[in-house]
Amino acid sequence: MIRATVSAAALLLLAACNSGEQAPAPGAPTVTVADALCRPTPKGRQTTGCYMTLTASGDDRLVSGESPQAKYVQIHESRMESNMMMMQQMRDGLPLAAGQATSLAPGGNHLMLLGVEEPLATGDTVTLKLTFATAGPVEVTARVAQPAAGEYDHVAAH
Ligand SMILES: [Cu+2]
Repeated sequence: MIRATVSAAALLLLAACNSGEQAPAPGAPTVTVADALCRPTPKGRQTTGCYMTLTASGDDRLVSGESPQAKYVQIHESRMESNMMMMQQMRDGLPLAAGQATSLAPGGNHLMLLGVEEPLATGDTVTLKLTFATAGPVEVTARVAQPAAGEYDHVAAH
């Protein structure tokens, strides 16, 4: 008898929890950015690659980037063609699946800075503003450093 009363109370609690889950309006979609890093610009070059990890709260798309330190910021993909690493702009942007960490990394997708006026050296920072299809824009401060050793030298492909 006592046991029956307890489980009835537990069921009521569960019911309360379940109905509560649907009540709150979904928060505004957001994208979080981690580990933002830009390579130092090679001597005499005004282009370099930036890498980071993006996680969107809902399905989204990185559509563009900008930086006060570069004339253009493009979203690039890399792929092997006839044993050569080729890069091309992702004109439709980079899809982000809800809750999944999407990496921009050497040898893969990356942000390309073009027309970098002031050379970037290790220890500098780059301010990037990323624009998404759904989430609000995100401002990122990337540190300038060489990615971990052994990774593909992106700039050589340019
Ligand atoms: Cu590139």
